[in-house]
Amino acid sequence: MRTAVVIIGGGPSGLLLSQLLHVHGIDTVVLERKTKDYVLNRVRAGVLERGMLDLMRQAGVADRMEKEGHSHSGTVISYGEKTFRIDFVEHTGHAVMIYGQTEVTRDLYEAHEETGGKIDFNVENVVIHNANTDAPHVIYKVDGESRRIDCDFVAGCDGFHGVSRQTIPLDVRREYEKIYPFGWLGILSETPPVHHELIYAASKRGFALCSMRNENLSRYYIQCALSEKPEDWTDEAFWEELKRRIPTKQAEELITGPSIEKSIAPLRSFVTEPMRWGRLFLCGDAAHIVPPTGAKGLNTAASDVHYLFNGLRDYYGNGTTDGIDSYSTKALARVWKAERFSWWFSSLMHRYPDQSEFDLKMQIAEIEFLRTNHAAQKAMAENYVGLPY
Ligand code: FAS
Ligand code: PHB
Repeated sequence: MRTAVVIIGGGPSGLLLSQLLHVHGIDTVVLERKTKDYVLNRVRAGVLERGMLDLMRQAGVADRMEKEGHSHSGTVISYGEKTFRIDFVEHTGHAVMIYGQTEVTRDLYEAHEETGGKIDFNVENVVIHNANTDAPHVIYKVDGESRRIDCDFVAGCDGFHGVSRQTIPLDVRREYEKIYPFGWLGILSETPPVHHELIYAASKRGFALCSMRNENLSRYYIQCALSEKPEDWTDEAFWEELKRRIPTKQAEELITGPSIEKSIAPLRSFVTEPMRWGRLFLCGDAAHIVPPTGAKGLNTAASDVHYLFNGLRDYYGNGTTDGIDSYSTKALARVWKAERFSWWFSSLMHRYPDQSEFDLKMQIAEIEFLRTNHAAQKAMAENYVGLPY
């Protein structure tokens, strides 16, 4: 079999890239390790930047998001009983969209099926061959049957644990990593959100986040130790701990209920350079990971897709290679800014086990500066709504 671009990974990066290329008549095959249901049931990101909204419109998959998504013009930050609001629209003229990654992926799968997009699920033993030549191909198995696809390019959209990044030789790759000494215990509950906007809460007991998916589906997180497991926490214990970390007013108004999903995500910052090797391009979590504090994971995958799609469209449209040749440099320039913001916001809002009294004083001073300084709030807002592509 032959196609223009083999896309490894059927998550948001892979599907969005496939859909954009399809709209421009460029043939792809997507290879996904899991089943569609498995992919659709992963509860992950919740906040979309303006760049992601534009890409979904370009891909023709924005209708349901426009109808069901919730535009947020700001967010609340609390520390102890003190709260203040960052007004995104006042500082940047832009809002963010609350629309779960699950729904984004669902919309992309529906469009992919409607357009007869080719995707193999439950693939195994994916191996990329000759990526650093003009004739790459991919070998894999489905139901025990070996298959081969010859192609012009391979897009590695297979996430942090995929095979694409490992295909780039160790003497070519440079990796940068920071592991945070805590995780996020998250729950989903069919309850009305405690506030109409997100609340990022710093407290002596640790970080908490009050988020949502819609008016009757809330998403809450509390910082937890890396040694903890979801089963260590009853719903009751979770709700009591969350109430201790948010301001009393919200704690009293909080409507609790049974969790319909409960999981712990470890936090790490990670970047691999370069994001291209020959005709293999890394995209999204395959190339970089951020702590979810700044809601940059899915959104930075989106900017990778933007750069790679435009490069491939130019290559197939008029034979120019400037776009694909500059892909890694351009994508990494924006990745590192997202890494910085996510690291900064995580450092600001979480309690670190080895924090000294002085460190705590610095954290409060930094939050106070953000609360009282217009330029600091503008910088925060610009990063949160999404820096330009
Ligand atoms: P993904 O990991 O989503 O998708 C990769 C796909 O490739 C998967 O479907 C996988 O099955 C497949 N794959 C892997 N290996 C393969 C192989 N060898 N062959 C074929 N297919 C293969 N971001 C936020 O902005 N906010 C959040 O709150 C947030 N929470 C998160 C919670 C968790 C537990 C995790 C892991 C991530 C979270 N993220 C969050 C980040 C997340 O949203 C990612 O940024 C986003 O999923 C990136 O999308 P992809 O690059 O498509 O990678
Ligand atoms: C979410 O709703 O899952 C969410 C929102 C904002 C974040 C992280 C996660 O920073």
